[in-house]
Amino acid sequence: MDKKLLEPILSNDHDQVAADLHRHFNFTLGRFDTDDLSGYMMTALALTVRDRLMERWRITKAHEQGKRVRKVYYLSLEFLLGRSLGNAILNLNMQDSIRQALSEFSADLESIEMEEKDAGLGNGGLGRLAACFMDSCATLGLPVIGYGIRYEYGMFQQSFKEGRQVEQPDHWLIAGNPWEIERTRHTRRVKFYGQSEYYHNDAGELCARWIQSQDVLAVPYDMPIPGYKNDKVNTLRLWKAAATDEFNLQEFNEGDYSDAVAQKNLAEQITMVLYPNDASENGKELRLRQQYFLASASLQDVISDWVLENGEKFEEFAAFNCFQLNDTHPTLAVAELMRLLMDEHGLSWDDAWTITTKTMAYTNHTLLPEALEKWSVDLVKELLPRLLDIIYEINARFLAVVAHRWPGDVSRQQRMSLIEEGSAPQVRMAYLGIVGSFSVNGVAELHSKLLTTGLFRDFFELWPEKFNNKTNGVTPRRWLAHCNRDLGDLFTESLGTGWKTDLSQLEKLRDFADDAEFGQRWDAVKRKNKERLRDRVIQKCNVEFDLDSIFDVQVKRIHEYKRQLLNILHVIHLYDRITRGDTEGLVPRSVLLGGKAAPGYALAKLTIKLANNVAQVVNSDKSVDPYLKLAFLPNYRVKSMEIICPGTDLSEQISTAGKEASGTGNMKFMMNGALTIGTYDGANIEILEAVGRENFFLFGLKVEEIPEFSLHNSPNDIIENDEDLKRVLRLIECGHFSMFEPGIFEPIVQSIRNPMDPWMVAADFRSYIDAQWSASQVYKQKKVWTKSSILNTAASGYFSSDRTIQDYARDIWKI
Ligand code: 26Q
Repeated sequence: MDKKLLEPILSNDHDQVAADLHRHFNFTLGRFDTDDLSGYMMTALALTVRDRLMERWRITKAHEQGKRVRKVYYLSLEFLLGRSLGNAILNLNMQDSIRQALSEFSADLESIEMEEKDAGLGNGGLGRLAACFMDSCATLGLPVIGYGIRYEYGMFQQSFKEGRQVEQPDHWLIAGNPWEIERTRHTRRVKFYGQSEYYHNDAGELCARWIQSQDVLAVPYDMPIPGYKNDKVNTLRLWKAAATDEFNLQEFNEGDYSDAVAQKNLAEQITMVLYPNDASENGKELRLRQQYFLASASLQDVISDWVLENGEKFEEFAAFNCFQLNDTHPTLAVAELMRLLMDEHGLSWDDAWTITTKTMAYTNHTLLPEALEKWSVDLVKELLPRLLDIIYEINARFLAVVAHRWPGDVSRQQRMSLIEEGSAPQVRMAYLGIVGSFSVNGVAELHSKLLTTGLFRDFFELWPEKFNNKTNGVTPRRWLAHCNRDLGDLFTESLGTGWKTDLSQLEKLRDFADDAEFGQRWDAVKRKNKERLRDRVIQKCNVEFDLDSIFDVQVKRIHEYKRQLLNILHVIHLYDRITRGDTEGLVPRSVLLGGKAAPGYALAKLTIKLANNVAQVVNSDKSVDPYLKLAFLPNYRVKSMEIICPGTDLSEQISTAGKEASGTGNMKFMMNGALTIGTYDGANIEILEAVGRENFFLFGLKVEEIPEFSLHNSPNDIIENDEDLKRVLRLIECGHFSMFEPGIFEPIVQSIRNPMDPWMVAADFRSYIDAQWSASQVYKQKKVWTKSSILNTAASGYFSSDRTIQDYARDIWKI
């Protein structure tokens, strides 16, 4: 190996950076007028940074070349990357030189960074987790490759019209994406439709193949994923669908040339749009096509590289390859790997199955039974006929194992079958994931435990050794160093720089918790971050938050189980107290909500409308002004959180116990010194244990209390006996927040009054209101709050995705 190829060549000093900026601006982009930088300077800067990424990418690959290292492939339908520029600059340590170079153009880094669009290729937590994991893998120097889809349209953009959510398409690629490299040479071919054919090979063995398929090309676009100051760059490979050049010949000959070309659109539809996480979208054929497209293209990619290096020998394949499946979305990979190994590479069923079950690992992200993916057998049969054969065979062999272990237990066989029988039989994707994997993990302690005692209990009894927990984490580079520079500087000054790659070092902040001077500096940083957030809220919502008030924030997807409704009820309760003059001891509070509702989720959308209407009433009442503000930030996304979490005092994590698998926003807030008001759910429990009960505002029913409580849950009695809740409901019911549209919030009221309410809104109201009151009383004792804030950050080290990835690497991936 030429040693020169193993060293970066491009200099990071500001002269060289400035020269490169000029070159890209003038020559790559063809711009000559430096007075008009708009848009182009961001691209020129991105390209300048990208040059430096390129050589580190090459070096990372060169180091791996020829070495037989075990590799991991993270398969995910979502990678919610957000912006890349600021992160790349941080990780390459180019901040100072870039600032200097930009001054020659009279440009400043912050405003240029603002011009970059978010890569919104995900819905929420699961997609952002994949992005944090990629960052940690690169930083830890682990050989992990991400595989995903290059959606033309990412998560929809949200705006409000008369307080109601309106969705607009997110054409994020329109101005080009400087971070992606198209690699047509690695294009793969993915089959759809057609049928299976069985035949005997030369050796007389029975074989299968997939014939008369309609094929789609998968073209890879690679995104560089830089590690933090370690000269490592990993790869995120995103697939775009393209039509094959095989025109429908018949149409072609009949003269329908244009129609034949137009047919190409159908293939290209596959990667057109990200599906919002929406129950009403369940079962859509296009979504199944996306899932198979990702699974097949990625597996072919890995196998083709394997064959290049090892020939058609697969004995060691499992020793060197591992696939981590991000929820059930890519679990068709189990059946697809079987198909590729048998039909395309001639392995026997047993050999292929041994390899598959040694390479696949599945992560579950939900406890809601209705969110478990199922696909109609009819649809799978039509779209992926050969895969359905394989799934049936996996199931037959699996049920034989079950029958052997529990002879005669037919109901258990039915429960565990990969196929849910009925008038419209369905494939249970989670069960395919469990049966086909050597590891099944949940994403927080409670969640993993509930999986083994609830949803997957039968499987746990059969294979307890497969099940494990990997508590989520978030990357401290984006969620501290980048988004909260002032706090980072304070850490560095007090503790040195090690915290950025070893977040457990924040523990040492405990020594400063009682230091008055340090406390003042801590408060000053928070105040500056609150100013920045206040300005953003004025700009986007035209609502002005008082800097001395508690910044009380709930940002996440809108869902009944996340209970934004409970938060709104609290706001109405405060409003009610203030307007009746009951303001004794009240602490000024600014409540910020943000999040998207799935387009087909009526009650979630109505919750947004309620929040906006309540905000209108609350914010326009002069008598309320000193005490309370409410704002709903439109189009919440990754880059919004970068401004929100540093400026937050109180983090709302108020899901119904047992429903939120983990939560990751809770971790970002904690790192940035927010205190949490939360239920005993998901990772909240681990946060509470890390920081101590006295630094966490806990409320609500516990998961084990809910079944018993539900038996005689009577919201109407609760309302009748709680003067505050009664008044809150009366305000909604009498139309106080819907003067011009009487009765529109009836479905929300109904949901609260429903004795079968699975979300326990009325049941948890009182303890929530009390916990909010305690929070406000602590906030008044400035020093106590500050100390608690410091202790929260100090205890957040465990929630670094570096720790999570080290756990995956040690326990599952064995790298
Ligand atoms: C499924 C079928 C069809 C269309 C869309 C979907 C779909 C898409 C996205 C289903 C689910 C999702 C996303 C789920 C998600 O974000 N789950 C969250 O994962 C986080 C990371 O583990 C956890 O912290 C959260 O608790 C969990 O809700």
